[in-house]
Amino acid sequence: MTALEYLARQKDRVNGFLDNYLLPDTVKPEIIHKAIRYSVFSGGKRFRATLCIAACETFGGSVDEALPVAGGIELIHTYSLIHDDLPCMDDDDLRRGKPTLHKAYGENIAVLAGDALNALAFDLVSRADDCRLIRILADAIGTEGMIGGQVADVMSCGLDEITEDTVRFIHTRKTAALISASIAMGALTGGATEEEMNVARRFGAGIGLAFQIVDDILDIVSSDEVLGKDVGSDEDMDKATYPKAIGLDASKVKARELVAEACGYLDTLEHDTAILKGLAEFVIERVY
Ligand code: GRG
Repeated sequence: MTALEYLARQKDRVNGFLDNYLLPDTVKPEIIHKAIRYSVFSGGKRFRATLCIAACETFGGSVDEALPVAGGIELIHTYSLIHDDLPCMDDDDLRRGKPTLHKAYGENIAVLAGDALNALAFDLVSRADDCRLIRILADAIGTEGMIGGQVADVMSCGLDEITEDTVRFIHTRKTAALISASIAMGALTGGATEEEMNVARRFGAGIGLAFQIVDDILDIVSSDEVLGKDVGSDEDMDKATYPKAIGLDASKVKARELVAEACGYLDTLEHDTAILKGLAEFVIERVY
């Protein structure tokens, strides 16, 4: 099976799992359940959830064991997108080809939907009955993870000089932390040893940074139609990006190097890592 086929298959399973888990939009107050479903089911590649499942399978676990954890990770990701799009953050109108949640339901409901998704995500991950998973996720999204990265991102807007160190600081926290945690949580669920967990984390950190570099590149070279979101917003907001720090071509080279290095770590494992490597390649081949 190719990585793209694997991604498509896991996306269906994650969507089915979340559809079953989330409350129907007939439950009161209906608007919050409608808003949550609007965002969760507006598309999305389910890349982080798929990485989690793939890591779990790589170390001998099953898709069913990984699904609550993968679903929880995907809810955190959706939460981050909703809040990232808010007028007080990036102020975006389009996400996954549809109006952003605050455009469709109002800012108050968008904030609350994000808050609700946070609670739901931890509820899901707690179902795996392993406190270590909860700690990995909390670390990944806290002030030394996603929130810290977002704070640095917000503060970086309009700075005259952006160094590679600055942008790496932002991207490793804002994006790579959750991607790395997705793989680590999947690996743990699949029974990885401490040593294997370290490899999984290093692999995740590398492809996570590459993922955000490619996201920066796509914001310059792609279109609203293909990406389903407002392209060019990094430049409009004068954000710290890899292309701004080191240039577009050097950013493409950097993303490729990171993925190659990350795949090298996997070679130290005595497991079949073909799917994880395929998903790593997807990071640099993706056009959406
Ligand atoms: C959620 C704890 C928490 C905090 C919120 C707003 C914020 C703090 C953080 C923003 C983080 C963020 C949105 C980073 C960008 C990550 C990124 C590249 C998103 C796009 O991911 P894709 O391409 O999206 O996987 P799809 O639509 O496919 O799911």
